[in-house]
Amino acid sequence: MKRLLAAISLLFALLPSARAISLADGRECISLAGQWNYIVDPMDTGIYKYQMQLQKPQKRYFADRHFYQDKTKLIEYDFDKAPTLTVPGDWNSQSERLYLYEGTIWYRRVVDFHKIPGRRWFLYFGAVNYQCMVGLNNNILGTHKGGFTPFWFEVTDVLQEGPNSLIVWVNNSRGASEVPTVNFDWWNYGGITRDVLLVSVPEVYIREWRMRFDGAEIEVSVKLDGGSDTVTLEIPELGIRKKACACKEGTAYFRMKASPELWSPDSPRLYDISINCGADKIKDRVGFRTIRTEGEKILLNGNPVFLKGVALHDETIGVNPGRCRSEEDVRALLEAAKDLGCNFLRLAHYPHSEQMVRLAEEMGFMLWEEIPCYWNIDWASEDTYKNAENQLLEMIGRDVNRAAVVVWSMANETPRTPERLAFLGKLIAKTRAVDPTRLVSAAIQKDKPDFYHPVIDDDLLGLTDLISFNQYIGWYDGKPADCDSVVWSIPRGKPVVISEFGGGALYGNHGSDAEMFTEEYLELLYRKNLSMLSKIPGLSGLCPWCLKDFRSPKRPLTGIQDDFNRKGLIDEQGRPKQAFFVVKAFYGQE
Ligand code: GCB
Repeated sequence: MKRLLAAISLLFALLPSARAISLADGRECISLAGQWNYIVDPMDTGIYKYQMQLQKPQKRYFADRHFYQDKTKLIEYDFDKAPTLTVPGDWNSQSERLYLYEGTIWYRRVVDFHKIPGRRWFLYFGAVNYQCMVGLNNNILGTHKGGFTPFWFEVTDVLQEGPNSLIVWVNNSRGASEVPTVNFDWWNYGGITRDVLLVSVPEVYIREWRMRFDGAEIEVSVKLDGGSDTVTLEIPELGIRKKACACKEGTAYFRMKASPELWSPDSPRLYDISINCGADKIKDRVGFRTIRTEGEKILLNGNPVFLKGVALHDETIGVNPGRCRSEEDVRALLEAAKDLGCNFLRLAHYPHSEQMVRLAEEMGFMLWEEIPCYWNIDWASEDTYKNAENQLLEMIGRDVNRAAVVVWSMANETPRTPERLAFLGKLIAKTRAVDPTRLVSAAIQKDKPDFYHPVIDDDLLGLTDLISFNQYIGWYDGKPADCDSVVWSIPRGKPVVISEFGGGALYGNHGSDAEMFTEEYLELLYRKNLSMLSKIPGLSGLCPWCLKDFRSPKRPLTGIQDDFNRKGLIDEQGRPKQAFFVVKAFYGQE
């Protein structure tokens, strides 16, 4: 019990249309962070029966021996004797033998629980990569696919007084029709990588709330689950205290004129907001801003803004990096981006943690969030589409009330085929229907018919708000000096944001600026690229690829890469390369 009570924190908004839950609504919850026993099961012995592939799991492993020991059977596994992994956390960075592991791991945690009359309980997972099946006391609660977004199950009727056996089957195998697909340039960190929480709510609770601001009016909708009641909304610093009944379909609407101080990178002003309904109370901090485009400009709060960005992965700074687990982990990345002079981040190539989004908002970064429709996924598959759309909706559901998020991005460097256009077109339409208040984009690839006259003419650009593309002149294409002669052909009329450019260098590897992987080469590459890109008419933003060297199994070059993509402006330990200062100086100019 002590263990349970020790971990009370934070708040939660359930956004069922997008099936998300927010971490910071001030609701009571119990963190299940800590040591979980695990069993590595590369053959999926816990799923498949001898010589037979079952459609349904055998429940063998879910029938945790700790509670369900059948004395007549041979015992071949025992969670109690198994080693432990820290949750949240990826498994690859926690054990040398799991460094490259892709497959199944079973997790087990015994949860002490004491019922509170009149409360409902939800078991919430911040993210599990890539798919999982969750069992509680030998009941299978359900499954989830998609490694970067939150999901949960109601467990009110499954939780028992006293010890409960919580078992999670996690599998991070890659698959051709999955999102992402088999081939991608980052580490496939497996495991229960983000928070696991038991969230307590009353019988009637606030299932979803959503705020919009158009520059003059604030609109809030609040959906209840379990009944109808009066809802009270308060934003004390704006003198707002209003009541509305969630009588019709359990939804209450509020609309009021307001002139808040606006959120911006220079002044990331946030206001306390609280929503009360009977015994349920949500507390959050919200910012007010508008974002739109006008011709080739991006307007934040009605004023043109240049996106001084950098792209980054959700990976810690340190000698043995892994997925970020704590606020300190994400703060270290954000501080490096601040030092670089950024006001904008591309959170690549999948949804980063809610912690990252919230801290970035507090620190004054505009954000681009994206889903892992990366390179060539299975565009023709209906299941692949459903999976991508689900990840998109879970991402939007989680972060829809965050002022910092200004761009939802659908995809990265995807081939120009009719199937892909139809797939991404559908995702864009869905995004606009769910959230018409933000910009929509996709990082596209340049066409290479003529090296010195690269063309950006993808039909997808007719559907997006930004013209965003990745280009690597000076690294994969030609030499840095070629930048001097390149003339871009880019359609006019929309803001251009370069979503990637850059090259690799090993920190401390000094030599000639003609030698790849030296700091001098990378410095020259950045000088030449920045000068070339600055000439693009309508240029509204830049995202160097990328902030930090990151682990990638596609980068084995011994002595230079050693399993790291070396395109960071800082290395994996956070040490700035010479190129870092070139970008910093560029961003320092007003
Ligand atoms: C790209 C990808 C990015 C890679 C990068 C590279 O175009 O979008 O995920 O890591 O190039 O380093 O090649």
